[in-house]
Amino acid sequence: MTLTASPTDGLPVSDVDPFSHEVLEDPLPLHEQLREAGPVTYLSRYDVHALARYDEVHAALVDWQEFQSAAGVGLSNFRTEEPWRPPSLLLEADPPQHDAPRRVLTAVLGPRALRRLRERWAADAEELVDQVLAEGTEFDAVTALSQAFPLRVFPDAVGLGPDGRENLLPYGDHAFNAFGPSNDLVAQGAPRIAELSAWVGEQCQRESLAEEGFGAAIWAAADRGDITPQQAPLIVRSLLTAGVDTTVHGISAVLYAFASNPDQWARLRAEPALARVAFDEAIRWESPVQTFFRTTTTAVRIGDAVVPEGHKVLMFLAAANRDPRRWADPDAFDLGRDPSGHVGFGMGLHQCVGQHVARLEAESVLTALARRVARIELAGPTRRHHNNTLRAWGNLPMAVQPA
Ligand code: HEM
Ligand code: OVM
Repeated sequence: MTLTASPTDGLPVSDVDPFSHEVLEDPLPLHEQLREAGPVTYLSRYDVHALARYDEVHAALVDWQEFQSAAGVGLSNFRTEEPWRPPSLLLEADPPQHDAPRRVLTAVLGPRALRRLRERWAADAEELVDQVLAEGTEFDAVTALSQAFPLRVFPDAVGLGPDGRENLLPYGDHAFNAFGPSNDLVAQGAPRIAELSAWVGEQCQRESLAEEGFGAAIWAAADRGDITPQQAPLIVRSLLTAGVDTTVHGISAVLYAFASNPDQWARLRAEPALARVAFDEAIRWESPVQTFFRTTTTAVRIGDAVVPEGHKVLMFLAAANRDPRRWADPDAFDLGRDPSGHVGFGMGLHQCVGQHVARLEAESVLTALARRVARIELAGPTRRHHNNTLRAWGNLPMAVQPA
């Protein structure tokens, strides 16, 4: 990356492409460069301002009045460009339109609703771990655990039918690619997106959903008048878009973290109640959702720079989560730290409404695994899966020693 001073206001300027394969393979050097360059850097290739320090990312996340979401939270500006699908009623909405859908999902996915899933998911995780270990002590953790567990429990919890569930990951992968520029990753997903969108749209209808589950609970909110019947399918769509790839890559992140930090695995085994904090620490450390954009609603001063009205601002959640100004020894995966305050689930009004679901899934898997596995280590070359927004593993060859 070449850093030059802007002739106009002394702002650092870079022509780097954060969505290039080189950066997606290993974004950490770019994150450090951007943090050290200053509170804000102008990225000339995309005409956006980038934030990589914790304080600035946090400030933008909580200031929904000056940093709006309704113009899209990707590079594309919905004020001037047609979105690839009708905008999300949560992610891509500002108050007051955001309020009712958010209230409904907060209740549908809240700790109360999850209490009924806890025992079932714990039993499902034990069954899955037993199955995996019965087949051998070496496996690809991405398919065997990271994908297998969410795909076993989440579609059932939503109330989806049995057919077409293999569409969930590719649909989500494309949606997260679509927050970036129209590069080769978006082009790769494009040929299938009409078919995938049609399937997803079908599953969001009341008739497609089981009588119990997150989907039915959203439709029940429409019956009560908390949201309109027109809003219900789009809110179900949010679950199907945001609820699968994220947890898959989050579980991969925590499994990789333990495989590469055996002392921390020993610590978890000694104290299984650390499973929850371990997952949040992995979300801080890896940041499965790396970036989101906002659009300024007025000229905003950040540091010495003034970002003009209507401009895109790129927030590097992953860089904020390893900012040494905020975190001691930020690159260490450490169950002894308090990871709360990380921005891996966002912050403020749009903070992940599915975070309790994600934590319960991860906790179920980690608890079952910690009970049966004494040691876990990498057993071969790993491969990254590139996505414009997600940090993901393509495979994770692992060898485990049964307890
Ligand atoms: C919002 C990350 C799992 C549904 C967000 C945001 C982040 C995030 C960073 C904030 C977006 C913004 O500020 O613009 C993650 C990560 C997950 C995860 C890292 C797993 C490890 C889930 C799950 C669901 C979900 C399991 C559904 C069950 C949503 C929805 C929003 C959201 C609907 C939009 C909320 C709003 O705008 O009010 N997520 N998420 N997420 N997430 Fe998650
Ligand atoms: C949504 C949504 C929410 C969060 C992330 C996301 C594709 C989508 O409401 O559709 O990523």
